[in-house]
Amino acid sequence: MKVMIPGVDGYLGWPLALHLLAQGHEVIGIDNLSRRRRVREVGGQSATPIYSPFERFMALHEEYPKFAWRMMDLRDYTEVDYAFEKHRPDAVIHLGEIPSAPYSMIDVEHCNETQTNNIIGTNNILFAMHKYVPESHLIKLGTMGEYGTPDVDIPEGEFEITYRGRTDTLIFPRQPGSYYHLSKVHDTHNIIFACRTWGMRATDIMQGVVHGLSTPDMMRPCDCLEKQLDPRLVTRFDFDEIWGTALNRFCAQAVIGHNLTPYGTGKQIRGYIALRDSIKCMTIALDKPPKKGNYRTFNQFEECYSVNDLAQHVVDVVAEFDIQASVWNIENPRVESEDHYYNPDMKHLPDLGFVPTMSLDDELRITIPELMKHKARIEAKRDKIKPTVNWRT
Ligand code: USQ
Repeated sequence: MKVMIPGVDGYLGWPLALHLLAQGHEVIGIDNLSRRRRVREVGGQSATPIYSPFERFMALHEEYPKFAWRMMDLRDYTEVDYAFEKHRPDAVIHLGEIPSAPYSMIDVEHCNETQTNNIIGTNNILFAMHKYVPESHLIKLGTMGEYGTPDVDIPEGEFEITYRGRTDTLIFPRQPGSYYHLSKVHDTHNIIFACRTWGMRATDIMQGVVHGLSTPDMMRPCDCLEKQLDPRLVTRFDFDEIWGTALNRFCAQAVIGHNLTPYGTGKQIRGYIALRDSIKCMTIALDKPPKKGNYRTFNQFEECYSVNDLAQHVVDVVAEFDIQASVWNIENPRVESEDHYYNPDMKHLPDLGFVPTMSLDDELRITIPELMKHKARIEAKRDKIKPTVNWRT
């Protein structure tokens, strides 16, 4: 299949491209390198060194000559139109959005940048798909955070409701917790509208928090004959307050002897998924598309944990590597419920054959020693760990 991946240079886009190429797909990567720029803007850096775009491209292109990479901004419809006219993909896996809740909460500029980038980028893709490839499949990365933390079970996208004696199936109410999460809700509505109005087909993925840094596709044989992580193929691993997500931050904190930082009481619960399984799930969505005109939702996570539980898993696993980590709950910079009911459904992916690869602790046993190799890079950005962006101000 010819698959377009907007966001190919990102945390998920890069390993996804590696995987699809290894499966024999043709991949057209799209990126404007804005993740690199925005991480630099807040003074952060990936714990894993990331090669230049040219070196990255060559590393894949040498092995897979059909791999193409277009530098372009999804907000520019002329460029998007041209890319779709030229490449006419069978499927688009859209990861080209700003993924950070704290970034969107810095101030009005960062909020507007997040919302325009995400909503307009997605709309441009929808219009270009409708014009050039109306049969193709859009797989779009949304977030479990669209739902928020309602005091009832969370279905997969839609639910049946009876109101004043009449029954219908409607989109489940969204109560997102940041301007970033809101941008994904707006995307969801635009995609549903395009499916209903133009007969497009789409999979909207409500993904939990992703963790980990390696996938089997990043391994290559080396002198010692055993396969090892190829440094040119490894993905980024952010740990600063803006771009790092909870579990990845806890791993990086433990490696440099920084206290682990659950916010507030640490009882807030989210769904988590390993990077390798996120890639596996997106591949299932690609291999098993919905019918034309259909919009479907996947809730994509493996297990739900409170942030305190996560921190404890990290403490226990790093002890196996002779690291004594400690947990220090700090004031919560976010406005979020810290003690709440959380019971989301996750049936669609298992119904299509998804089985998680390994336990959280086994994934941590792979992540921690890799991060230990980059301890100096994490140490160099120790001052970027503490949260400074406050939801209330
Ligand atoms: N948290 C801590 N300590 C930290 C960092 C985070 O307790 O040092 C807490 C947060 O307060 C929150 C939870 O951990 O309750 C998750 O925060 P996060 O920063 O890991 O994740 P979030 O901001 O929700 O966003 C991340 C990704 C986003 C994705 C989302 C999935 O950045 O792209 O959409 O996870 S979900 O959380 O399910 O909405």
